[in-house]
Amino acid sequence: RETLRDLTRGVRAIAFPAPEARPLVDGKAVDGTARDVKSPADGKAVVGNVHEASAETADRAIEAAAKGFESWSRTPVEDRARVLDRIADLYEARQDTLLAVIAAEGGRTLVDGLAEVREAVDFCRYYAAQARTLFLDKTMPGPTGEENRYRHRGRGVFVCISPWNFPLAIFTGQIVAALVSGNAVVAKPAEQTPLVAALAVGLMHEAGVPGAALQLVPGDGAVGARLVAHPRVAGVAFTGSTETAWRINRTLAAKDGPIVPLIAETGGINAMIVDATALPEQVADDVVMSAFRSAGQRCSALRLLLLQEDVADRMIEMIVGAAKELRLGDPADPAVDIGPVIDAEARDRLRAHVARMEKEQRVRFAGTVPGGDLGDGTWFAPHVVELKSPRDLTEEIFGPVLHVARWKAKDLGRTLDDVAASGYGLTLGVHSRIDAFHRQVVDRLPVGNVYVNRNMIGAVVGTQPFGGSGLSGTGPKAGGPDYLARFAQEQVVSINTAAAGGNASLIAIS
Ligand code: UN1
Repeated sequence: RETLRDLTRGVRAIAFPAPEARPLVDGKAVDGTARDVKSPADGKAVVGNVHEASAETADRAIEAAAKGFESWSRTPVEDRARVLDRIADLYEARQDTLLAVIAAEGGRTLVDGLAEVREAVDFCRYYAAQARTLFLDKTMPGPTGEENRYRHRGRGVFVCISPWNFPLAIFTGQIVAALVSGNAVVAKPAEQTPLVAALAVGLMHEAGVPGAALQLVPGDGAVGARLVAHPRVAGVAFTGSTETAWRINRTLAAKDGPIVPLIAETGGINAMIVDATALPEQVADDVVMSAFRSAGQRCSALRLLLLQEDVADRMIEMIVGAAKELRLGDPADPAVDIGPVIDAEARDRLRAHVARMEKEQRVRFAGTVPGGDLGDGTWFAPHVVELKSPRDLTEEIFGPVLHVARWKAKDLGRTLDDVAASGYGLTLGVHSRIDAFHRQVVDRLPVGNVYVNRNMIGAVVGTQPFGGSGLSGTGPKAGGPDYLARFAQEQVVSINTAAAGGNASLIAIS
């Protein structure tokens, strides 16, 4: 708390409005359609200004990146990795400013913002370390008289499209992965969070990323679609909704020309399965954290809690009791647990969902937004809804709404089928003191990240590589050992060393 209080003081000392975000093409700021960026915690406060890119600017950004690729791809891996380490250092040095902008523009609490800066720093250092070994040329075993070299090179122009819920960490993770793998990047941040993106790109350039190797293109979905459709694009990294991933996939598939890989990380209807042997206090704690932290605005968040019948009533009572204690309010206040949801559209969608649930299901707890000085922010308080059947939750509800359903021991198989039936496979929680129960659940469900007897958010870079399957994404897992390889193109060079007089070193490979 003390550290947080210090941070609050630091964060409050940052002057707003923050510098504006403009498209950056070949290192130069470009004009666009100007618009105010408002804080979700206060519908009136202008926290900055963004110039959104036109279609022509989007095209020019891709073309500039295609030029930038020529020299960046030839920059030695060690130099590229060192740039990532420097980005990490600069992020740490500018932590207060980053936190202030994340809180003001993204509505994220200080605890979330702090974790996010940490994650962005970890992505930089982890991918730098990975690149240093992964991208060394390797000699493959083979017969004498022949040498086979296995190498990686950048693919070309990577378009990175990132979400507003991790406006720094995911934005940074995608970009630095693409850069260290030898690609040039065109980054399109979420429409709602261009300011922290502009700040981050400024620090990346300061750290040594050449202007031509990294372009910033703020704008809406139409600008993103324009980028993806460009013939010079060699790869796309996307985190966001499954619907948008489908659209990107269709655009890429409709293009004649190179076959372009898509690395997509999307949503989930994430379940937690609790049996009668679980420790109730721990379950309540982990459920509240997983469902309501970050106002439920994480793709990893718990959406569907499945309680064994025998303990359901007691568990629901404890969870509702804990949810009532959560404090909603100014994200820059260290005592606050839950900030606003991202915008009015998100809030209205949540309201409409709860209104439908009131008719069709049973709302067990409806949190209320405290009166007073919360102003015109887009607030939405935690809710707990009891479903008649797990299958009644058919879409990802992106906010602090926990859905609960019950299961009986004899129907466990059917309940697991219900979870699998969503087609998503991102995160899964299991709470039980019986090992065989974990194994049964884990083996049955092809989910990317499984959390046993703990909360199910906040995957740690390098320790808990993150990402799902099915409707939840393509993999590879972010922050994991296989992530960078997908950004690179492998090349195998097979040399007949006998033909070169037995001296392979005579053959120069650029
Ligand atoms: C997202 O919410 O878009 O484990 C993905 C976590 C985070 C989730 C990031 N890594 O909670």
